[in-house]
Amino acid sequence: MNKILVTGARGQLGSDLVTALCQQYGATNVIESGWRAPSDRSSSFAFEVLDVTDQGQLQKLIEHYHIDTVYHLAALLSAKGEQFPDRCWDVNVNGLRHVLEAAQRFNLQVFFPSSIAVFGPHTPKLDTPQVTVEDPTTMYGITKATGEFLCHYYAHRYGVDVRSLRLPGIISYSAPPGGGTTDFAVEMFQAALRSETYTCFVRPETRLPMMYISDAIRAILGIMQADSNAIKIRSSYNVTAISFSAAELVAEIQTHLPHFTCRYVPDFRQTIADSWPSVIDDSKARADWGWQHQYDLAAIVTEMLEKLRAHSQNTQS
Ligand code: VAH
Repeated sequence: MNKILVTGARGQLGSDLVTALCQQYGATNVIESGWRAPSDRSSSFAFEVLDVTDQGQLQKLIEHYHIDTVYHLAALLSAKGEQFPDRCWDVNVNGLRHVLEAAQRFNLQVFFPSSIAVFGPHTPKLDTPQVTVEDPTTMYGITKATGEFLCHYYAHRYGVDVRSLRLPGIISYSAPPGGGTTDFAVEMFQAALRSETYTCFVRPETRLPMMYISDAIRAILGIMQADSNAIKIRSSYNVTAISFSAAELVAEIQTHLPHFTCRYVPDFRQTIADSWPSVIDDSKARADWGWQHQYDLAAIVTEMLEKLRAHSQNTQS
């Protein structure tokens, strides 16, 4: 049937995922939700203000729209989670628990975005394996690791069809980044197009796993549409595309905008970035359900600059 509810629909992932879901399943089958009403309409059937920590409200929405699939994106990200740890735990863990309870009650399929933030200082930094030490140092990472254990529990104890990806930093243009440690990789483009010097909050040599939004959407739809028997891991799959440092991103942008400059003023997010891996081994996802990224750094920079230029011209006209 594919009656889809997207929570956190106006976040960095949600904005593009809703567009892809509407194209794939028809706008009348997609319901957006978020903690506050949006300023603009989108192509979906409806937008509902939803606090995912309110279990009753969530279940009423699911029953009202006869939802059978939930893309559960509502969460506080790593940097914001350090500023509001209690809220981060409540939204990220209790919100997910409410979705999984509803999935068990209404036989829903669920997507849950985990993150490389589940890894920590004792995790191997290069070719981080699918199964390894997880010692997250942020509340966000702790909630995502807890979320993975909950997904595995509901899948094996109750047969809930929940699928999850440990996403790297996501680079996108349609929605502003929302309080993450990898936001520098998006903000840099915007500064470059404004001909401003960017003040980067991590050191130049900080190298992190990253993925372009088009690859991320393909990965999400890919795992959700895969045959259930192909999904061997019900906690969360490692997925990645490429890894690059802040300095490598600057250099690639400069091949398009030679006058672009960046200065480095590390802040509290440097400690978070230092606790994460640099390169992820996602061979299990590639073997089990055919994951394959398409965008390398050059392709990301070319497309981001093109799309941001077009985006700013549309908003000015
Ligand atoms: C963050 N963008 O920075 C998110 C992501 C791997 C990073 O989880 O918090």
